[in-house]
Amino acid sequence: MLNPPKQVPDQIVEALFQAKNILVVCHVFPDVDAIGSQLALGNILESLGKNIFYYCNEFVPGMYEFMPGSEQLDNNLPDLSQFDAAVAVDCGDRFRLGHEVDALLQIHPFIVIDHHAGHRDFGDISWVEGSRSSTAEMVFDLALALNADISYNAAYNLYAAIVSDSGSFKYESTSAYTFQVASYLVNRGVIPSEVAGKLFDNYSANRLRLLENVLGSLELYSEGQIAVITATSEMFEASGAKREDTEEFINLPRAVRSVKVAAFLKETLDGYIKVSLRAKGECDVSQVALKFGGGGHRNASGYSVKDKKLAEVNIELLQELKRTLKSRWSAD
Ligand SMILES: [Mn+2]
Repeated sequence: MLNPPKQVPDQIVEALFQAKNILVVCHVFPDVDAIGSQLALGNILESLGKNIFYYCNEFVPGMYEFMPGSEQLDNNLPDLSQFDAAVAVDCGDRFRLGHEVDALLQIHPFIVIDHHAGHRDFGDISWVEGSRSSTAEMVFDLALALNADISYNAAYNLYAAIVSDSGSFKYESTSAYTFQVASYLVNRGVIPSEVAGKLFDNYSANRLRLLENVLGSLELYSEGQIAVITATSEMFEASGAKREDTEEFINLPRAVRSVKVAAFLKETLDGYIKVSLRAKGECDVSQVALKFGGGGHRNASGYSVKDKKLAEVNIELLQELKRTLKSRWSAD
């Protein structure tokens, strides 16, 4: 017996039943939850006879090509007048839709399904649950509410997304219901070891060489409560690794016993410093990310900075982390 924490808003079910041509979109720099939710939702709606356009702001990173249907993702903006609904999945705010945000928001009704705690409202009808493990968990509920069959491919993408966004069922957002959904998807034919192999044992040797250098950059501060690692452009060049190869790196410093907050600073190809933050327990890094114009979850957040040197970004971040650590987290 499945007991979703909350009912899917009727308005969303109604709007999707009525629409015929639907655009589905996920966020920029998509992760497994974003792509998995988008592909699964599209597949579920197709099973109900809808025409789906899978828009994505950029090319899908090669490491996600194992996700069934990923070849359908299209980064060319179609003629938007043909759509009678759009759904954005896993987007914490409108700007996460990418540079076509204004055009995309011309589609009505614009439906938003998201699980980011710091979600900033946009669109016409939104369904946001900050305590959910993943957007995929919510898309699963939507499939049930629509009385749709969940195909093997949809089940596969939903399962991969849940495993990825819950840190393999480790993060605080993992609930009994998360396991119920996972159990349903495994009963649908998904093989956990197969998905784990694709998600976690699927890396290039260049990534390992990059990791060697990135770990060499490790610095600890505040009696080992803050850990910082960095990936510079030189490190990418020397190792031959791609920018997307850094996925999961931050979890290594985060796993150190004394560490409460781990930070990862990465130089992007277009001149940004991308900062990822991970915290344990009571530490809320979404507030820190917000200060620098970013966002995210309590225990996982991030932001980007342009026109600043890595060292400068590092100093500003450290000041903020130390200050926040002192004021809020000194009790534990
Ligand atoms: Mn997510």
